[in-house]
Amino acid sequence: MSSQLTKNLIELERDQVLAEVKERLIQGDDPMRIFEESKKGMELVGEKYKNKEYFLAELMLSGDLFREVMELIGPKLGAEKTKGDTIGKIILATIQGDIHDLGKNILATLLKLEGFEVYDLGVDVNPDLIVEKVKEIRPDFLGFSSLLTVTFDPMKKVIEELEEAGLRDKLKILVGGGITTPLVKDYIRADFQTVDAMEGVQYCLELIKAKVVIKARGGL
Ligand code: B12
Repeated sequence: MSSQLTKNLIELERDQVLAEVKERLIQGDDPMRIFEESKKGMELVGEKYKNKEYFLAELMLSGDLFREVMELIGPKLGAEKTKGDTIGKIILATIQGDIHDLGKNILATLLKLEGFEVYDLGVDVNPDLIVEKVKEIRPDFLGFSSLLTVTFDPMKKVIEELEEAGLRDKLKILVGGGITTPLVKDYIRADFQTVDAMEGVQYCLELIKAKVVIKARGGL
């Protein structure tokens, strides 16, 4: 069942969407719930596009509207926490050919709130640059955001190059974005896949905690 917010977002009713979000935030509603309802709206906009009920113009409008919603929710997400020290490093990228960035930006925000040092390389990123940045930064994690099927092969190629360069062993690779599945993870040889940014954050947190324990026991 869709909420009113989801429905208004699908109908691209900008004023009603923004008014409801503002009102609900004032009333103290959970920003994560508002986020989930908005994300659902975006999925359904995508369905309409697939079914040729909507065209590129509507996709663009939905993207802008979602960004505006996130601008309202963002500060509330971080209100209760902001950690001091960084606990791990992660590189994020949307690879060459793909300019979708709404999901990646949300993930970056959530990771920063948990104390990760985030190196966001942006969208349409050259695969060679990603390999170079891994060499330079030596992150704990590399996260690919992928919304187009054409990105699978370039992501796979980056991972193969990292393997060949001996940089893969200590690096955990995540892939996420609305069109990804466990099969995509296996195909590109990543370690983790999700369509939920919070799950990605949890995965990183658990591995970082495990690393700290191993270190404390004299390992690594
Ligand atoms: C908005 C949108 C656009 C906007 C993007 C605006 C922007 N700045 O990002 C614009 C208008 C630019 C656009 C363009 C196009 N789009 Co578009 N777009 C969408 C739409 C409707 C929503 C995507 C979105 O932002 N969702 C909301 C976010 C929050 O969700 P999310 O990305 O999944 O992210 C969440 C999780 O997945 C996760 N996550 C995301 N990344 C990562 C990474 C990691 C590491 C982790 C752990 C988690 C994680 O965190 C987020 C929060 O939980 C989707 C439909 C859909 N079902 O996804 C189509 C969709 C992705 N687009 C599609 C297409 C075809 C296009 C175009 C080719 C259209 C065209 N003819 O030009 C172009 C491509 C341009 C390009 N070269 O990239 C197709 C892709 C089909 C495919 N299988 O390849 C889709 C699926 C629509 C459809 N059903 O056909 N699009």
